[in-house]
Amino acid sequence: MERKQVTLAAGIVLLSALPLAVSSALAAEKPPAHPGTPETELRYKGAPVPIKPEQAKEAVTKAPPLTAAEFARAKQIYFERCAGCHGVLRKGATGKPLTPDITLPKGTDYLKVFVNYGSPAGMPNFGTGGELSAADVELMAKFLQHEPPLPPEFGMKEMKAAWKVLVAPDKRPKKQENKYNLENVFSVTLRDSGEVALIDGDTKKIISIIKTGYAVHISRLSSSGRYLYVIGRDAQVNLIDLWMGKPDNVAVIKVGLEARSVDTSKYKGYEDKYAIAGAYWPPQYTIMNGDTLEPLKIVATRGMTVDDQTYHPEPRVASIVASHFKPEFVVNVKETGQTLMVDYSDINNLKVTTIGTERFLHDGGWDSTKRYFLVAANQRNTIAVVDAKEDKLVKLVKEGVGKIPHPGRGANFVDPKHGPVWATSHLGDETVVLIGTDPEKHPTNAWTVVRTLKAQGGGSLFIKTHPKSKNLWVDSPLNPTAAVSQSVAVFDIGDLDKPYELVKIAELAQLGEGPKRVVQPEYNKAGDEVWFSVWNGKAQESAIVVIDDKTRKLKHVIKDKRLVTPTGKFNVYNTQHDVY
Ligand code: DHE
Repeated sequence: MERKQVTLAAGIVLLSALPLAVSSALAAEKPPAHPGTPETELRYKGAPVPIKPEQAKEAVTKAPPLTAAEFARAKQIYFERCAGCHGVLRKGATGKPLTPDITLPKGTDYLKVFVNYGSPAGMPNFGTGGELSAADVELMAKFLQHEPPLPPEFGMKEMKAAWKVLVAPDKRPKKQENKYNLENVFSVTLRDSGEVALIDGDTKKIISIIKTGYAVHISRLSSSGRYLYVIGRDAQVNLIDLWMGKPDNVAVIKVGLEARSVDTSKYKGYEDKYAIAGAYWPPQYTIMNGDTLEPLKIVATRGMTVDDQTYHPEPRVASIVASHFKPEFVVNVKETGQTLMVDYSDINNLKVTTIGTERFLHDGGWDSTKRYFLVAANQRNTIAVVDAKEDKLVKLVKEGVGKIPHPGRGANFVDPKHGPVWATSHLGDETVVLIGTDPEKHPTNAWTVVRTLKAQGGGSLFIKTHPKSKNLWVDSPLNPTAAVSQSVAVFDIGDLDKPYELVKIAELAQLGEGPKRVVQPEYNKAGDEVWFSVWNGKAQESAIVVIDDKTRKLKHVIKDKRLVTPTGKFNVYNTQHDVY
């Protein structure tokens, strides 16, 4: 058939596939129904779609009107204070869903009460708590009845634009060019200054303060221990070379607009080869070159929830760990409750095993053999156990788990009565639960809660021990009582029936005013010191308190005006080898 190109007056080019005689006859009858689309194609594709119009969402909203300026202000308040719990698209996670199908029937007055007074289920009292003015409370009540504004996507083009190699691999040191005992260096999150402090664990001196992303979150180490990866809440990943005379950034990228997790390939043959970062928005993970952060593969996590199998548009990536059994990353997707075993041995033909676990996955850690990953589905009061050797769900541990488990990476030790266990504390109550982890020698205990300890109170975030230690340290920084949030409980692993001892960490730091929350125990490499952050307000003095693990007495206080809001601390050796 003869192909003929027709150029219309408006400059549109038509490719006509019809014989000339037929097409000119059609043209004579009536003007084209859809200029630019051949009639034949139109007839083929123009069948009616059997979706009832009333099933499709109405764009014309019945929500109370807002000016453009009001909408912009509400958006900012929402992203700053609400999205963390309710999700950017307001589909709900820690907080309830707030989509217009729910909020419109409730109306402005009803919503105002919630924003103003909060709720016993955990919603803060933004109005009476003084965080929002009466006008802003009203504004938010109206805004919540509108369709959620959609932030932009962030794909390869945006990542490449944000990616910078500051020092190319061939310009970097060939061997360690400083004299630090790198295995005992700590990377300390300086949350509100968007920096990390590298602290020499031997001398307790600050080596350097390095600029990172906004509200920086966690640090992880490459398999060799040479490279440090830091992720900020703004999804900026910084790659720091610890071999440099003065360790510093060598590459930087953004993998989205909001993120929390990063890790690196640790399987034999892939050491230091890849890095992976998980994003909250857009919901996706990105595999990068380990030594340059060049983005190689972006994978969306949007999909179906594990339980009722409905589509979720915003399943955020929570914890990620690197498997020691296979060339795989374990990627925990929060809102859908899917644990993805991402095989990085062939990135172009990516194989992902999707293990249905439980919704609202958050943080977790390996058992002592590093075969089983235990991850908290916090809003479901569940610990999911995944076998990284068989790529299978082992069990959802529900019975005996307390309210909102929050392990950090958890703690592994041997219970004198029940054998090897992994433990978590809880945000929602004072308990610490010990879960058996040895299916071979202690099969009846495996993956069940074998013991429950009582620590100080709810609001706990992290728990820690060390293979060489006899202590189990439990923090409670989010407890509303200052005496509880400023001290920690320590249990004797050799005698778990004994009540905990209280150590008043904040008091030992001798700081001035402020909340002084004591957060995240972290051991040094030798396992004979445990470090705590005393996390004060941004304008107030904070500190790191180092406790002698054996005597449980103060060993050292690190104070420096550059230590702005220290929170997480990551010992190089322990993080590199998953020692906890
Ligand atoms: Fe974290 C780990 C998410 C608030 C300090 N935090 C994690 C992980 C996730 C997460 C998904 C697991 C990462 C991994 O292992 O790959 N954190 C979130 C949130 O969504 C949340 C609740 C709210 C937010 O807006 O970010 C949140 N986190 C906090 C804090 O407020 C903390 C206490 C102080 C801070 O620095 O921001 C905090 N989160 C930490 C720390 C870890 C962490 C120290 C790593 C613990 C470890 O031992 O590995």
